[in-house]
Amino acid sequence: HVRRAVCPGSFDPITNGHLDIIARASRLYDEVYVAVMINQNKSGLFTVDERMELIREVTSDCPNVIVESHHGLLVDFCKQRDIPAIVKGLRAVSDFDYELQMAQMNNGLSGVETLFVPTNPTYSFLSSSLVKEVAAWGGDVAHLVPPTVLTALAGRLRRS
Ligand code: COD
Repeated sequence: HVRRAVCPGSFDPITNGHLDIIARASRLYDEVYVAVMINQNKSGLFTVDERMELIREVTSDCPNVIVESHHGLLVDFCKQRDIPAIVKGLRAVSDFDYELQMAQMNNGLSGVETLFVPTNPTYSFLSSSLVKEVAAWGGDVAHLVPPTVLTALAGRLRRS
């Protein structure tokens, strides 16, 4: 029996915090899906295809990680692939309220379980939006994102 889990998010772009959670999940499960969830109300810095490509590059050393995108409910993504578990990182108590709501909603919708992994303290303040803001103003984010993402950020922010 294949044990599967999903790490969902916007990943605009993937950070070292996301990567830490994905790598840890990949050691616990046979197959880990990384689901780039499409949110039409939120236009990103990177397109969904660009985000998926960046995730594929930085997870290339984890052979059991599968990168996909999804438009719709996370529980439907899980049902379609027979995934019983969602793995989420918890950065601080500020994440907890909303994450608990989503976990309970998702469990009520389909019975899928959510497992929380405590963030590596090195990344507890880290979010994609702060990375974009700091990088846009020329701040150094080299220690917060993988090198491939750093290059992509520099290219994107130079042109805009
Ligand atoms: N350290 C560790 N983990 C981190 C860090 C960090 N520094 N930063 C983020 N994470 C983890 C968290 O678990 C986070 O939830 C996840 O990575 C994704 O982060 P983001 O910022 O890329 O993504 P969000 O917060 O925009 O993702 C929200 C979802 C897309 C997962 C959510 O909105 C969703 O499931 N949407 C699909 C539609 C749906 O089903 N809605 C109903 C939900 S009940």
